[in-house]
Amino acid sequence: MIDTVARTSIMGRAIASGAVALDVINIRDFSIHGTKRVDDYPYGGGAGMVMEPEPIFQAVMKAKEAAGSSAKVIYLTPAAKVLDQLKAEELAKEQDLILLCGHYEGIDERVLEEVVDENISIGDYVLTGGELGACVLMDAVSRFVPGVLHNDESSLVESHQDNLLEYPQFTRPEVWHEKAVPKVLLSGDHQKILEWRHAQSVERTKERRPDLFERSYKVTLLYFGSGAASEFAEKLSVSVSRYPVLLDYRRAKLVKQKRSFGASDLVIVITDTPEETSQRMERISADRSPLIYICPEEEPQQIRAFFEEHGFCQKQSFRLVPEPDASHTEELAFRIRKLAGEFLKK
Ligand code: 4G0
Repeated sequence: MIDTVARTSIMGRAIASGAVALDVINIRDFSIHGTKRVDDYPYGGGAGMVMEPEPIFQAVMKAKEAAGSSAKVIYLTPAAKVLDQLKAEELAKEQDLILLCGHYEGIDERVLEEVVDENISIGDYVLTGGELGACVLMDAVSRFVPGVLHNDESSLVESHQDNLLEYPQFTRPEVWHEKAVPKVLLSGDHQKILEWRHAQSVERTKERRPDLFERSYKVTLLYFGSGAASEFAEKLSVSVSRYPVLLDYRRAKLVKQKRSFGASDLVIVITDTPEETSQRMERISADRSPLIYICPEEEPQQIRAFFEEHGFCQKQSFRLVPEPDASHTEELAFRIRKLAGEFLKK
């Protein structure tokens, strides 16, 4: 079943091209009985069967031989935190994954304790086996693997990035069943289109996923410092959010304005020196919003002290030291999105 699902469509193309490799191991081949049986009755009684530890152990050892001993073992189970887009992106950074699929009422706890690195559920429902879950996880993770998607299928900036749902899409014809495509999309005004799409995403998220909307955030990136900072800020902002607000705090006019951030704002500050930070950020209040600051390694504690003095989100300031190489922007953006997810979860 796994082969059939995985070798179809884009996953199939990814495997055929070598961007992703898939190896399927059947636990039944490791049965310790004369038969292919790998399950037994549960101690303590109750309905259903439980998978025996030894065949699972042998199968996982076999997988580790093939994948390398550093491969992360993931157990697909309804009793775990539900997979999300950020987790899929995180798993894509691993070299090898071993996905353990159980049947019946699950697997003997002792072998799980020994071999499993992480438990993941694909949703709050029960399947007859973990295999379809493994396929779902594989698909979601593969989209982040270089070479799996073409440019026009890109996965970097998309739905869920800001915990907002996708906006509605339209293609030709311009009128279909007497329904016209929204005028703004034909205007050619890119700023207006971006704003319309953002508003649609917000409306849709409030309506369909109020729980997700609660955890959505508005990213504001505030920078001063050298000329390189502005280029870096721009690159970073679009990797962190689909709808970032960029504020150039080298501009005296901005510095003079009062500005306050709330609990659903994620503020990223790119700063050079403590002196500059205290001068430029004097009129900003951000006592409830998570704030991440990015600065050179020198004297970060002084900058932290300034933020604490001004009551900036006391427990939630972080220092991320960027590599001088801009190619690390993506990695930094990922870390920021991960932090944001942690700040905002209830
Ligand atoms: C472990 C994963 C595995 C325990 C697997 C069932 C849903 C998911 C299985 C059970 C699965 C999921 C306790 C019924 C196999 N079903 N949501 N089925 N129990 O990720």
